[in-house]
Amino acid sequence: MTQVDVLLGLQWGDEGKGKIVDVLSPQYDMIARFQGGPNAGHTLEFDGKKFVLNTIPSGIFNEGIMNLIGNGVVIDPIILKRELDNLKKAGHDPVASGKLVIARKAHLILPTHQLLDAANEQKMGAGKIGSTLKGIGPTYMDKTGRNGLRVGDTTLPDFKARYTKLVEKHKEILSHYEFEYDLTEKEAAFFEAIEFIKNIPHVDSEHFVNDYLKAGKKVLAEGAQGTLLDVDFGSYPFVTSSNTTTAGACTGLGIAPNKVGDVFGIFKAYCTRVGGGPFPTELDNEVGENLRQIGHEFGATTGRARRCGWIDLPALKYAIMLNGVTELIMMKADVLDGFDTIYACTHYEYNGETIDYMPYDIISIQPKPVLKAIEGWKTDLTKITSIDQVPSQLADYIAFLEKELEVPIKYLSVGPDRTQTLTLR
Ligand code: 2SA
Ligand code: MG
Repeated sequence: MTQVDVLLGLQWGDEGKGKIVDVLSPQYDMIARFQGGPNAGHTLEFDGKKFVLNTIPSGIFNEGIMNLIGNGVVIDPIILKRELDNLKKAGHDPVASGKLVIARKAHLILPTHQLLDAANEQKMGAGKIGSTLKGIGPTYMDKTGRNGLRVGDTTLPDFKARYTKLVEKHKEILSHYEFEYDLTEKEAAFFEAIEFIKNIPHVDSEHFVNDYLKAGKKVLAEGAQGTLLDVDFGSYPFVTSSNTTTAGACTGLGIAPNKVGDVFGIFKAYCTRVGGGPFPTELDNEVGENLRQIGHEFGATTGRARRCGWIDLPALKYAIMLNGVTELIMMKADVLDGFDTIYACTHYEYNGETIDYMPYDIISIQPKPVLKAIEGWKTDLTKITSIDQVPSQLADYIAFLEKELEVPIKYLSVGPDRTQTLTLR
């Protein structure tokens, strides 16, 4: 029997998961999303074209690979339909080619979930989470609150009545906010999209995935957002509403922990965060602006400017521990090509002490990063095609990271295209 490999982000999201899943896909029979929803924006580039996927797994562009949207994902039918319409226009129709299935136990995002998200953020004012406003938090609240609607419910004769019951509840809550809204258009689009997603095969992801494993087939679970946005271990409350860690792949697909194989942890050579919350290595200055411009650090879903900073090793070590990472993947090293010196945070100064972990009250007492200077490589990495072309300064940096993090770096990405990926080991 095979196991499920997991690929997930070790920072605050936007590490480049979409690109690497697309690169690794040919080695797998199925790619499965297990948590999050259309708050994700997974960017893939190949043949001079660029695609952003929100709900659909990033294996969709490879032949002969099944793509599963697992039970742990929250699905906005309107966005899923739009994604599929856009793919079809570009000549890819995973529904027609039978390459996409969705879990009937996955929860549905309703138009009112988005309204609740917006109303809540508006009420929080300056202390807001910086949500993507896709209705993620309210939908997971209804899931754990045992009120939610699931994909499988859409085929029941009383779906409309169930919908109305939940929406009435939402309207009641909304009446306590000063919040204007008009649901007419969204509701029409929602029901149109509900009809559309009935054409995508519905499966029990727990059986579907375990049957693949029994048949000796290979499955890759694709994480969304990042470890530091995990609802349990991220900088709560500035987190998303799902478990973005390896454990989330177990509950989000229906696999036992002993079915987890390799865990690929992906990180950028620097660090970004979008939305509110603590970010010890943030560079709120010209250097941060340079990283943002060179790295095109703007949200793939909302277009928001991402906050930028140096790599944070205490945070990475924490993420590696939580996920049981077996192999590392370093992204966007090329963004640092022009820097004479780059920096890595090795410790924090916190309450007069030097520590190497993320403290509980990181929100109220922002730790100060202790930075190590690293000589830049001043080489255009986007042109290199083999590991013997890796400049010595970068090779030293990689060796330093591997020693600190105690996990090998298997792949190095030197540009956004599929082809700009070096295998180091
Ligand atoms: P939410 O939407 O309620 O789950 O937001 C809660 C926090 O989680 C952050 N979050 C993200 N951070 C990075 N990337 C995400 N996806 C998009 C992208 C973001 C975008 O790939 O660029 O386009 O702006 C993502 N999704 C959620 C969010 O910023 C909040 O801090
Ligand atoms: Mg993204």
